[in-house]
Amino acid sequence: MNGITLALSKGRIFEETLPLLAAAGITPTDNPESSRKLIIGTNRPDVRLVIVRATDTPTYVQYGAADMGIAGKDVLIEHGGAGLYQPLDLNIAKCRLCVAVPKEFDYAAAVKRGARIRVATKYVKAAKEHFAAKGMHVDLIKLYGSMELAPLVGLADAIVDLVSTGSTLKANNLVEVEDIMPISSRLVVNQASLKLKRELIQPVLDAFAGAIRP
Ligand code: PRT
Ligand code: MG
Repeated sequence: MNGITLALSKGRIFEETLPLLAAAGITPTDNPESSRKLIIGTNRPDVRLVIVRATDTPTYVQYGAADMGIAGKDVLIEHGGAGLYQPLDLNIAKCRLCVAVPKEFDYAAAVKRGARIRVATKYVKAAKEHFAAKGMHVDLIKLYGSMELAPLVGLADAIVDLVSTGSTLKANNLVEVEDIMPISSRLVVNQASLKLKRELIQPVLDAFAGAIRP
């Protein structure tokens, strides 16, 4: 492809990226929510979008299947960031990574007595670093979704998950006990693409940078 390919996941990242694309003069020709197309054209013949699973975005960009992509910091931490430039925090799809437990579980007491707790999470790397920094020994259980269920059925004592409004935790009788880090989405760029296609990529980068909202 002579032009540039941008990898996006549908849902909140796609929605919140539309104003940034508009600032760069880019309008998608289809909506991934209603279309089943995985390659979406734009008003610009030299720019196309590929619709991928959120966790796969860094992989497409790392291998150059997409020149650029937009991915959550959570996803980038788990991926590791190899082969990627991360020039911009776009300040979209914001939430926080936190530790949550059932209301009746005394987390502070468990930490204090050095109990070995079981933690279910999709974010194994971030969780491992968090508990290691606190000097806590935990058994991490890798899940791929619906972490909130794990403590309710005895799979884990705690979860490490993303929270935005807090209503999912609340609906499942869980409470946040530790804030690990704020999360937002980043623009990622393939390192070779940035060198080889700079004249196409740089204006998009500049337009995105100018359109970031605080
Ligand atoms: O949904 P799917 O399994 O396909 O993949 P995904 O969950 O990785 O993708 P998507 O599109 O849901 O999320 C993409 C990115 O959005 C994530 O990588 C985050 O960086 C960011 N983001 C922002 C969130 C949230 N807010 C969020 N609230 N990702 C997930 N959630 C989930 C959270 O895991 C929990 O289950 O929403 C639930 C909590 O929401 P509240 O509002 O009830 O607190
Ligand atoms: Mg999701």
